[in-house]
Amino acid sequence: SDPGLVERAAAAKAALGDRVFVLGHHYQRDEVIQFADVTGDSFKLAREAAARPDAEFIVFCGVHFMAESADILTTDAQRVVLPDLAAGCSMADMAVLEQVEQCWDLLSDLGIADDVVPVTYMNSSADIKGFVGRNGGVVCTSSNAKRALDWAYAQGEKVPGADAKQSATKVLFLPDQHLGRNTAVLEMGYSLDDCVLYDPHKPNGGLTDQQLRDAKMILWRGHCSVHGRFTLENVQAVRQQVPGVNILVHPECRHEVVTAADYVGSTEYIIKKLDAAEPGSAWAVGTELNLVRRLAAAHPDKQVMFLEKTVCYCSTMNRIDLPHLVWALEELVAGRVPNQITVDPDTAHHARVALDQMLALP
Ligand code: CIZ
Ligand code: SF4
Repeated sequence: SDPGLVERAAAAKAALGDRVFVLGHHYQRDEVIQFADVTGDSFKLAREAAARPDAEFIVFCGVHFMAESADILTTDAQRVVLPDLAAGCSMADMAVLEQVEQCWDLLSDLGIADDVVPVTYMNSSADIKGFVGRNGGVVCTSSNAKRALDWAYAQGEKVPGADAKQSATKVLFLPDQHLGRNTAVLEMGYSLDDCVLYDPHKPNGGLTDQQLRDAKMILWRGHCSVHGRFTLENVQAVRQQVPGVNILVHPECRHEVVTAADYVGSTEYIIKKLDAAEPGSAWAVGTELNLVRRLAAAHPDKQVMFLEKTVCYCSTMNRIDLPHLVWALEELVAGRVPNQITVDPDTAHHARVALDQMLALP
């Protein structure tokens, strides 16, 4: 990256000292990651932000929903900055509060809303987390999705007269259909037929009333535009080309990809798996490309490759580049707070309930 910009970022960070704390998501560019005080997935970064009450400014190098979570979990005095406001997440944008409320109204009209526990993936707006908190649900990440779903289904035992095993509970899983389906089917013994796909753009979600009544898992029709690109053909091709290859993918990948892979897990799991891998072993990794490249560089003794051949960055993550980071830091040095992300107090309160419920999972 531009040496002038590197110097400017370093100088601005030094001038701010402990007043600023820079968080870097694993999918960020190298040029940005070099200035992160800590790197992690969205969950780890939210916790790191909450653990720095003395930092006046949290500069979040990641996407919008992550900065919102940081604002919810930090003190009122702290300010969260997103270096480019256009760094959103297409998956989070696939669940809009109005649509989710419409779905909930439909479930109420069918008389089943009381049996449904809403669960949202961390990758959702603060509005959606607030909705989930208001309606007795929980947030989850890709590393605790099974625990969150176990908890959600167990809420049925609280319904008077319900048999624990045949409890009336259903889950409405937002917004990533793949994480919901993969967890329910591969980790919890539900069948594909127990899951239905609710499409917010179709009347009745594109489902019959009976399908909604019978479902154990109502999956919101959302997906990640990066992880959703990996295909079964990618898996088959790499197995043919690299005998003995281990295929390691994120649970945001499609069901048939996850089923065909050798290992599936969150970003932190993927990192640990490669750390523990034998020298000389071969790994095809199905996740965001900035991370896969860094992992390949960090493990020269192993063959670490990308599961897909065409370039596959997360375009919104990549919007945070060094010029944006320099601009944000220099604004802070000048006494201005650029691109502050705030969540209104009522939404933040209910979102926090759903986040705290996640933190309290056994
Ligand atoms: O796909 C993403 O954006 C992920 C895995 C985010 C995160 O850190 O949980
Ligand atoms: Fe959203 Fe996917 Fe990008 Fe993550 S990788 S920020 S889920 S679009």
